[in-house]
Order: sequence, then C-alpha cells, then structure tokens
Amino acid sequence: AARKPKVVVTRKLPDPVEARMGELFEVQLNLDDHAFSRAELALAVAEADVLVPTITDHIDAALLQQAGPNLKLIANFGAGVDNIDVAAANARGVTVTNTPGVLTEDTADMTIALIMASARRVVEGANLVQAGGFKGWAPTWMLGKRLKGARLGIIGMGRIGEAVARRARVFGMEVHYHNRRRVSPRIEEELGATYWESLDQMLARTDILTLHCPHTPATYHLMSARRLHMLPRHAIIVNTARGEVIDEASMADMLADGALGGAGLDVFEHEPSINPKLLKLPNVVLLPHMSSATVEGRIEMGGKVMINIQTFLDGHKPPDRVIPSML
Ligand code: 8YV
Repeated sequence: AARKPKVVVTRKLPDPVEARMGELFEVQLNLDDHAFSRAELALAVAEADVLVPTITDHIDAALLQQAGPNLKLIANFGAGVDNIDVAAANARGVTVTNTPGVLTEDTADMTIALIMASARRVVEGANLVQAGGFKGWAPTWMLGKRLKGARLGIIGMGRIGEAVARRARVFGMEVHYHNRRRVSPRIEEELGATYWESLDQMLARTDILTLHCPHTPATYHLMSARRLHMLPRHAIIVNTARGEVIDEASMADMLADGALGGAGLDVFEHEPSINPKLLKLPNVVLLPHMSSATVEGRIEMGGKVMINIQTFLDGHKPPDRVIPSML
C-alpha cells in the first residue's frame, strides 16, 4: 500500500479530531501540548508532508528555508494566518489553508459579551461583590452606558463583523462600519449598517469600537495613537481580532488617563504578555484569547483542517486555500 502522508500537528486537538486524523494519516501528535520550540518546528517542516500549526507557531520565511521536499501543505488550525508567511510558503510551492466560517458565531458572541461587560461594568460589579464590596444600593452607583442607541463602529465587515452587526441590531445599537470595500446594498440594508469610507470620520462618531479585520502589514497599528485620540473620551474599544491592530501602549495610557472610557480585550499585542498598565485598571475586561474557544467550534475547526488536507492530497484545490492578495 502507498505510504500514508505524514501530518505533524503542533498542539493537542480535541480527542475526536485526533482520533479521526489517526485513521486518515500517519499523524504525529503533541501529547503533552507544549508550545513547539523553534527547533521542533524546524524538524517538523523538514520531515512532514503536511503541517498543522496554530497561532502559537511562527512559520516565517527563515523557518520555511528549513522545509523538506515533502512539505506541500500548511493547514492552519485557526482563521487568522498572521502566524504564517503565506507568500514565502507559496514561493516554495507550499499551499496554506485556514479554518474560516466555523468560528464566526462564537467569536461574535464573545464580542457581544465584551461589549456588554464593558458598557455595563459586569466584571467590575462581580469582582466588587466577591471582594465583599456590596454594602447597599444607591441611585447613582455602578452606572454604565446604555446599548440601545449607542453608535457601534465596526472595523472589518467580513463574516465576523457581519455576525456582530446582526447581534448589535437586536440590542438597538446603531451600526456603522469601515471596510476596504463597501458590502452589497442588500447586506447593508439587512444589517442597517452605515458605511464610512473614512475611518477617521467614523471614529469621531463612535461610542463603541469593535475590530474584526485581519492583522496584516496594512492593519498593523491601524488604531495608532493618532486614531485612538479621534475617539470620544467616553468610547469603549473591544478587540477579538488581533492585538497588533491597536497601539496597545498608547491605549493603556489613554485608559489610565481617562482619555478613553473602557476596553474589552481578548487579544494582545505581545501575547501572552499584557501591558502591565492594563492589569491594574478597573475599566477594562481582559480575556485570554478565548473568543473562538467552544467545544463545538474546536471540533469543527478540526473538521475543516481534515477536509483541507484530504482535498489537497486527493489532488484538488482545498476549500480554504489562503490567497495572499486576499489578506
Ligand atoms: C484561535 C484565532 O485561538 O482562528 C483564529 O484566528 O484567533 C483563534 O480561533 C487560534 O488562532 C488557533 O490557531
């Protein structure tokens, strides 16, 4: 029988995913789920036919120089591919795929959770009660920002941005968005969304800003200090996309100085380390990159990875091939 393709999976995946992969491929699993060192990654690309990395693996051009002749596919376990130099991979004849679609709703749910938590001080209140701080009610106590009528500014109107817009509408928020291109009039109408060609102009009118664009060279520090200062002082920033899209140090300073109202952050510029200033602030909600972390979502991500691998090995174009010009 023909040799089964060697698939190296860099992190522990859900049991049913690992079991199915074991049936389909000669799979190398990471049983103790440690993050791969540079040397381990180099060995993996040297030996594998297919690599299945996650966000914790940096597959850059230098690493790809160590790739062996068999490496033909990098099937990322994740939607964002900023951990992979896609152009460098393609230049070596290595195809890259990702897992879009299956984490859209979960990420949008968590975005709403962060909007709620920040605007209505959910975590601050919960922490206060557990610290024994609930001594009695008062009319002007723990006041937050009403969601109905609040202006939501969405940067990036792809699958996740749209799913957030749908939810925001149910809460009576006014939906505004900035995107590289305007979405179709039908979708705009369905979402009740107003398009802003100028991000700067949208920011000045935004109560709650939420990011749903990929991290690319073009979006690195898109929310620069200059743009952060365009937001009203009461504005809340929510980020479930990538930390690198915001100048985190400037944002932390502004949150500490009252130049911004609050923030709900699931991602950070130098993950897993977080700007120490943020850790001390009462007006932030910080999560450990868990917006797509559902049992169902992780299994579906594994399913997508397997379909991409199988389709590719069967000689067809995998459904989720990443084209660098789309980034
Ligand atoms: C994962 C994500 O945590 O898919 C993404 O882009 O950020 C998350 O779903 C991670 O990327 C898995 O590699």
